[in-house]
Amino acid sequence: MKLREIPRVDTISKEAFIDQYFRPQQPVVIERATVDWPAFGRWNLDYMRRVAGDKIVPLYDDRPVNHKDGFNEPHAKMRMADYIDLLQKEPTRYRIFLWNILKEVPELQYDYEYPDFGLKLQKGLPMLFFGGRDSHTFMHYDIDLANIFHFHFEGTKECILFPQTETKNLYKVPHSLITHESIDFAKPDLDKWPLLKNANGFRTFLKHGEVLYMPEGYWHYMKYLTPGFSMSLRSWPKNSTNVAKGLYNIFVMRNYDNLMRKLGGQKWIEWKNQKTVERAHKVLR
Ligand SMILES: O=C(O)CCC(=O)C(=O)O
Ligand SMILES: [Fe+2]
Repeated sequence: MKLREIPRVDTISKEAFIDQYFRPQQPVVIERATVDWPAFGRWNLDYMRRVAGDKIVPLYDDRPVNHKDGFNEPHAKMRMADYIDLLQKEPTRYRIFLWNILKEVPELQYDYEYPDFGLKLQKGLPMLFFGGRDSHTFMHYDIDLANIFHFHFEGTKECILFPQTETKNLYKVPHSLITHESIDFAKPDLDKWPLLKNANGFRTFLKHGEVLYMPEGYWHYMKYLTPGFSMSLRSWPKNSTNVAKGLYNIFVMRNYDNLMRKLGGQKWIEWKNQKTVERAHKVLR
């Protein structure tokens, strides 16, 4: 597995961003895009406890996918204040995934802006993600193959990315948006997952206030090296193949997978994992 450092810039004009990163669909970290936001000085876990402490939040861990869970269904629920206490006290695998801040805590909208990188951002969908020390997401790509601007706050987060062209080397599970869930992308076992030796991707360590641009449909794996949280702003894919894939995922793939979980139960999940490994063996032969 070869991982290149993601290029970094201090700030960038929208013309330069479009030209150098959006058009060629290359990732970049912009280090100082948020320094003028109130969020830059304010957003930390203590502040979130103050403004959102009483909210009940959906939590996810890294347990293997189970057929009894619906697609992206939470594993637990907790008061935000209790969850943040837990984050600050000890490592926890519980993460908050896709939490719409506009809906939950509207006053947070005055803390950030929609930066002008030359792309139209979806205004209704600022999503927050929280994680404890050492928690991680599956390697996945987002269902709509959007362009994602991922802003990080408090602490450090390791981000590993792959373009869609690397899918053949990543043990993608069929009828899903994830790779085989037993792979630890932060330190993969290459004897067990030899195809990964062919994979070419990117890595960066995001710090407070930095934003990572992930091009359309990019695979991403995120590991919280310290407790922290991030906000994603999104822009619809522009490439027509990606638009079509997104629509297919939303209207066909997701429903088909949910139906098969109901009909096939855990056998369906096992079949998909087995197919993943069989396909990889075919590529390797
Ligand atoms: O950092 C996370 O917890 C997940 C982020 C993510 O998947 C996204 O922004 O699309
Ligand atoms: Fe994602």
